[in-house]
Amino acid sequence: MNTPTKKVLSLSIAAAVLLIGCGKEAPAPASAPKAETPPPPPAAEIVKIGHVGPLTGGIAHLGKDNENGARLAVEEANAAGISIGGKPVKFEVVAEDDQADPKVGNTVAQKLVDAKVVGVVGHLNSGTTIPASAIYNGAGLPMISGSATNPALTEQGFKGVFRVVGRDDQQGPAIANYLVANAKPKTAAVIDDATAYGEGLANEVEKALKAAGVKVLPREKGTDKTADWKAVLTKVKGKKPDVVFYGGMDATGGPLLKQARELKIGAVFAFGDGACTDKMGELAGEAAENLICSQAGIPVQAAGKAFLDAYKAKYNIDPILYSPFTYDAAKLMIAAMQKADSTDPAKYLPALQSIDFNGASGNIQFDEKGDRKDAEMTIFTLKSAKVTPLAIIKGGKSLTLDEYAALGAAGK
Ligand code: ABU
Repeated sequence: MNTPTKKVLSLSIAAAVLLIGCGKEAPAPASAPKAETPPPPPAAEIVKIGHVGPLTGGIAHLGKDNENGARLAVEEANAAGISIGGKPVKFEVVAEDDQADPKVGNTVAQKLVDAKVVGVVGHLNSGTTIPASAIYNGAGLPMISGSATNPALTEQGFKGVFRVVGRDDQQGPAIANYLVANAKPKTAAVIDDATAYGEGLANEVEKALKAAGVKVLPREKGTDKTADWKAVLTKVKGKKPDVVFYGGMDATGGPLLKQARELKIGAVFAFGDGACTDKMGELAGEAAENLICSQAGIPVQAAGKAFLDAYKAKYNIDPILYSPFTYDAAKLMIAAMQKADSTDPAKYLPALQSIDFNGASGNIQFDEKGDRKDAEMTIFTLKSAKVTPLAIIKGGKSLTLDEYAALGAAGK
């Protein structure tokens, strides 16, 4: 080190020692003033919402559609930036596959309880939803099904059990009365898949047909896995019914209809909501043409445009059947938490019971059982492999799709 450099270094050290001795810090070298760093935003509290439906098996397409609806609602709520109880929250969907099997349904219901979800959207099938509802009720968790239509679900006296579709004791008479007025049957055959939904709806249809003076043949049965319906259909063919009603889902209804036409059964065929999908065209081909079917709610085509557009943009497919209802179920569950300013199930449950929510599937309010008040019923026919609404029954009036749309009842 040369002498001038040594001198500068010694002077700097001396100045620093002097300043430290005086309890002062060395001044920072002159530069641009520092910008204030904003404090980090408070971490969002994670709020888990369960969704359950069949994600594997013959009706996985419907389970996925249901889950898509709930996920879209949660994604939109997170994008809106919601605070509850003074804290920002981030909703997370915990999705389970119940395989449309009541035993698996109970197992995954308990899994959701253990995962500390604050509410559940699901299940899809009445046969899984009814037993699982007892588990959620025991854990004090609200649940909202977007598709289970068997009346027994909301007849158990569970305060936290809701559905945003109608019931089969509304859907059964709606389709039976349509058949009576339009097909004017003298004799009807009724087949079901021995599930809570299929058998329950078939019972309601049978009751309404009999009340209208139609002779109903002894019940024929399959299961929710039946692929070969020929034995059942051969028996039915021998009795020459004017109409055949099937209570079951599209995965079994498609083959049933195809095989019926192969056997040259010329009756009018009618199915309930679980088999009222475009999938019927895929599974039954031309045999699906002119099928009559029903839905315990508005048709998916009449759902709010914002929902239809957002669903298409996110998933690059159109919604199938119940996703407007599971979308609404998740949205109104979140709306109830906001209203109660709490994600605690016990605290937001009263807000859920008294909710008045305008959703993609229309206005939703619940009665004291947890059923949707004034649920619409829709009758469809299959035209060129597409379910096409014939009549939307709202408040006792029969409306066309355009007349319903003109009401602006389902969110814009
Ligand atoms: N509502 C038809 C399909 C769902 C159910 O099992 O009720």
